[in-house]
Amino acid sequence: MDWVDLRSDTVTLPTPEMRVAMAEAEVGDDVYGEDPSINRLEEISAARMGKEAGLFVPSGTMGNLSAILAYCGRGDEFILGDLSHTFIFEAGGAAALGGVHPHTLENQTNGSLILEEIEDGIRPDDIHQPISRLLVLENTHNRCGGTALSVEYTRSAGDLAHQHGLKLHLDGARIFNAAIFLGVEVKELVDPADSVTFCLSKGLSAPVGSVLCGSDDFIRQARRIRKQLGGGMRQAGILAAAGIVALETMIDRLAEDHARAKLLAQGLSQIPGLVLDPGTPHTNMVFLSLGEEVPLSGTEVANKLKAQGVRVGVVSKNRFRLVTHHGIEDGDIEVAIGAFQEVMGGV
Ligand code: TLP
Repeated sequence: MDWVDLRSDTVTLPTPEMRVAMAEAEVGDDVYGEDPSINRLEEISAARMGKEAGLFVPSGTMGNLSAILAYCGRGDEFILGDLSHTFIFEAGGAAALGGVHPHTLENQTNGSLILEEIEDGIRPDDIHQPISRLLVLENTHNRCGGTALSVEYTRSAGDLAHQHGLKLHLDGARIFNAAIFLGVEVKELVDPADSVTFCLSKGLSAPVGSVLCGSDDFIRQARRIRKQLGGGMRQAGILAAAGIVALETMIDRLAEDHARAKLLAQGLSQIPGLVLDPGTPHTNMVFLSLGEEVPLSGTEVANKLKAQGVRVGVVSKNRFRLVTHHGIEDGDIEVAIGAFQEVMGGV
């Protein structure tokens, strides 16, 4: 079946240009620092982020975990949102592998944390309490609807963290989507952060990988941690080559995904029984819920959509996430709206 797959932008496939670049990539042993393609990807990435250095990692999860472990020791804590990807979807890696204590604050609907709550949450110097070392923000914020945090907010949060001796790490899995929505340079957006992880394998369509960027000292430490985690790869320049093409060719087109998410949201908002999150979409994610009057569960609706060739993410009992990406054309948006009309019409 020719699927309209809206479950995630992680389902994107490498472009033909990426496949050529992968086939022709110059490679070497990256654990010796000798893979020219990886070295180039790390340099380009660091330059884009305005940081001193970059580290190619197999996944966003490993990028975030390496950062947390570089900043925090056993019994230290990091502050993050209760809806953040790192808290919900990274298998508790920081606690399991590093003994690092997650201190969650309530995420606001726009993905932010209230600055006063961050300040109140930072621990005093008291032997009863863990030491607060790190603040982690997510931009765009996945569970909060693909919302973008502004430059001003990020700067205020960074200043606050730094005043109290904490570092700021950004889970910027979709940081380019945020920069495009805000109309700012990505460098400006990540400037307040000490480190940032961004993903090549989501909207940018590369098959594998993320890059963690930060200072030279930080990346040296993160490189050791990546090795401890088993993420020291060898001739992985084959993967980095696709990442370079992703950075060179796939960023500007993310605006098309945002436009299609808007079209999708507009169409779905006309269908009785569907309730869209107000104020969204900002970027490439559409979140919607079933009205209380609808007698079907989210899974039942998703199964009926699937029978029509449309795949959506079910994120809770009656809530969906639909993500636009490189594999979704205008016609697919029409198909998805039509499938929802049909399923909801039969309810
Ligand atoms: N997110 C995936 C799933 O894990 C939910 C998705 O489909 O959106 N940070 C953020 C904000 C993410 O959305 C993700 C992946 C990650 C980190 C982790 O990246 P990977 O999957 O490369 O480990």
